Amino acid sequence: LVRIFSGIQPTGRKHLGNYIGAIQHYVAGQDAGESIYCVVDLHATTVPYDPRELRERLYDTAAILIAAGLDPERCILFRQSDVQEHSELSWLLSSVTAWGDLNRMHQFKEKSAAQRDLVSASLFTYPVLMAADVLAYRATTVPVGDDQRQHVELMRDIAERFNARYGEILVVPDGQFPEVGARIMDLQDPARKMSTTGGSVEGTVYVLDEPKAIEKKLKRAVTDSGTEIRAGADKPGVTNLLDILAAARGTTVAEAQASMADARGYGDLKAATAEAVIALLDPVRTRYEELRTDEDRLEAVLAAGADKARAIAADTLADVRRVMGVGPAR
Ligand code: AQP
Repeated sequence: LVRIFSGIQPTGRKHLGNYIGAIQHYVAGQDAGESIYCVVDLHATTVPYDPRELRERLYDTAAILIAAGLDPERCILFRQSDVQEHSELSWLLSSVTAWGDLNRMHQFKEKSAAQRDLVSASLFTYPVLMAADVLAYRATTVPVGDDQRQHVELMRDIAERFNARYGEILVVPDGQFPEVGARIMDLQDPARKMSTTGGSVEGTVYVLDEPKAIEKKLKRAVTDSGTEIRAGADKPGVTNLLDILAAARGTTVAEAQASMADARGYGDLKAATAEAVIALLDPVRTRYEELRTDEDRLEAVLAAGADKARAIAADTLADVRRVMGVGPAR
């Protein structure tokens, strides 16, 4: 049985990297097995945020996911904080998590360095909550972008250590990383990944950008010296555009490159990429605008999803509590 689980933060505005690296694969996952997707609002509290905005961004993110093609009849779509088992399991799993392992996480190092006042303990233990998210569902498969490799490795270690200590209760999940577009780079700085925090607005295409904005951002994308359109380590800007072009069209990078054989220069590559990205995102934005107006409906979808999710997570928690000797004997 394939059981897919992935989480997405309700922070900021979702961008093309999130879409190509994760959301597209969530949609495909609905046909690959049982699939469970979670908007992780508890994760969003690990860095400074505006409580009034969090709920708005949560609805934004849920609406984007449905607009992209998630069908609440075919998958489980819910809000993390609605299923309290995540928090409890996170605490219990922290007892089989090595402090030294958490201390090695790149994301913690980057994000803690960016904080101006408080570096929260929850920013440090973020990967344990992420492990709990996945392990609560005994998921086999975790579709995520390349930046999550280390966190997936850690959740596997946590599951293995738990099972070694308490018996085979948890499933050790596999990460599923896209073949094309696992790491979309910032258009203004192809050495850094396109990201919600820290990137440039000009270098980040948002899922909800109007076609004109997408065109402008791609037209101004930083390219490399020379004129040759090919992927390679010496051409990070062109490689990123070819990656985006291929992912947006659903082809390989080699096919995207071949399709540009008659191009006259980087301008043509940028125009083709803009066209493919607009074709990908424009229908999503249109559907989003419709869905976003009805918060009651979004709330009902999330609540129904949470009921289904809770039933699965509660079952895992009952097993975990039992083997750990926590709570009354049952
Ligand atoms: N640049 C990217 N290329 C491919 N995949 C990416 N993902 C993120 N950036 C890229 C994948 O998107 C999924 C959801 O990520 P998230 O919920 O962690 O969203 P976020 O934190 O708002 O996104 P960022 O951009 O990663 O924010 P920062 O950089 O601020 O932390 C994940 O599967 C992720 O791999």
